[in-house]
Amino acid sequence: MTDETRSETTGPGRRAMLLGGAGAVGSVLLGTRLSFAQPTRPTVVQAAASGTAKSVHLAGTDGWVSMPAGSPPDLPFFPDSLAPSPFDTYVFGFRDVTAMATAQEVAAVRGKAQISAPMLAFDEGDDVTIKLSNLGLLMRPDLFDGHTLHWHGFVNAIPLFDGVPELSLAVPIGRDLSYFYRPHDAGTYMYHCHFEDVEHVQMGMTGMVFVRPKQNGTRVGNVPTGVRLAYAYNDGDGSTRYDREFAFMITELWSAAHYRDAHIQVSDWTDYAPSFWLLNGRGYPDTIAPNGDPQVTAGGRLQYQPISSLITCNVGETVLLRLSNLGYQNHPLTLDNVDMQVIAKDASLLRGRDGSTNYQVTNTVDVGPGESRDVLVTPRQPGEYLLYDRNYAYLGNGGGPGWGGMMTVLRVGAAGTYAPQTQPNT
Ligand SMILES: [Cu+2]
Repeated sequence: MTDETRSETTGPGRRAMLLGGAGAVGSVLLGTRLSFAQPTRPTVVQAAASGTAKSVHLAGTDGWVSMPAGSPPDLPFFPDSLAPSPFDTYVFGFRDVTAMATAQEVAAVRGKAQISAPMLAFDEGDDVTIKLSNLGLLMRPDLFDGHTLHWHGFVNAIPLFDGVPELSLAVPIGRDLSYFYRPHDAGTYMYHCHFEDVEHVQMGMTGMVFVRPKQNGTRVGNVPTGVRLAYAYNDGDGSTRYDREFAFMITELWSAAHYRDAHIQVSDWTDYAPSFWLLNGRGYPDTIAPNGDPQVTAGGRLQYQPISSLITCNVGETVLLRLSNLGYQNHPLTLDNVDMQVIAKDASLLRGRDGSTNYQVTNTVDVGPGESRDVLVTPRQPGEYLLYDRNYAYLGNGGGPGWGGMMTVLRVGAAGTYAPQTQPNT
């Protein structure tokens, strides 16, 4: 995946240095700026690219993750007695194996799924190939479930690659399938496995996809010189330009169902009663653990929940929040003291037929299951602001005391606090 950040004043030389130098070069250029602004590994899948042809390799399997420390036991479901330390919850999920050279390396990912799924980003008009390998379920050799890739909301010309197994095909254990797409419409989408979908989606096979507009890298409308030329949509007037972007996969997690999948039992999904409410696979306060946090790297308890939801920016910058809900509940997300401008719903720019803008300014954005929203915020004061689910029942972890669940922090620094963003969610 190529970063679309092109600024007229910096040129490709500095851009290449910024992109390539997460370590040494970055720290020299950025001086005293906060170190955790530099990710330790890519937050979006780095598609192998030649020209506009981009290829990604994902693996589907099972694994173990960790809900927030201090969540009360709900025996026998939580913590799961089969979970290896430091984990407590059984999941299904995807992993990005694009960079792996051998089939042995890919096979070694079996039993090491992540939630939420790897974040994917493509440019409008790319020829995208996504190879999906089904590695099977380490905990459930009795199950012969397939996996698929369904790009939710994507206008797909070929049902064969839409990932609905009843209408086309799924990937059996031990096999690969390459899906071909050419995204024509910029926007924020989501993807998920569609095999036994109520189960596989709840178990964790959900992730974000975004398509970056052709307009990127050009200056339109009244956009000033010297700023990042990144846009959410082909708006024609620069009204969707942003300095930083953060994406949020909204889900819930029902511990009892996850326990039953690990212990060879079945769930009645009409009893759905989630225990945890998650952003990018984590409940608060895990949501704000930054990239590079020891819990996330090097064998930490969040190593299979690698996507941070901590939002950082400098005062006056415009931040794009990409919100997608693949849970089964409605989630009204509130941001206190900073206006939210909703610019798109379900990957559609809010425009009238005559081209007039119909953006909405609000402090609460309701995101229903299967829906996405694109929101711009421009904080005017340094400080910390909470982004949280306005339904207080969803602000806890497993019924325990204190705040938890679907909440994260927008941290606004004085000008120059944070280095220019090179990847989403950093
Ligand atoms: Cu699946």
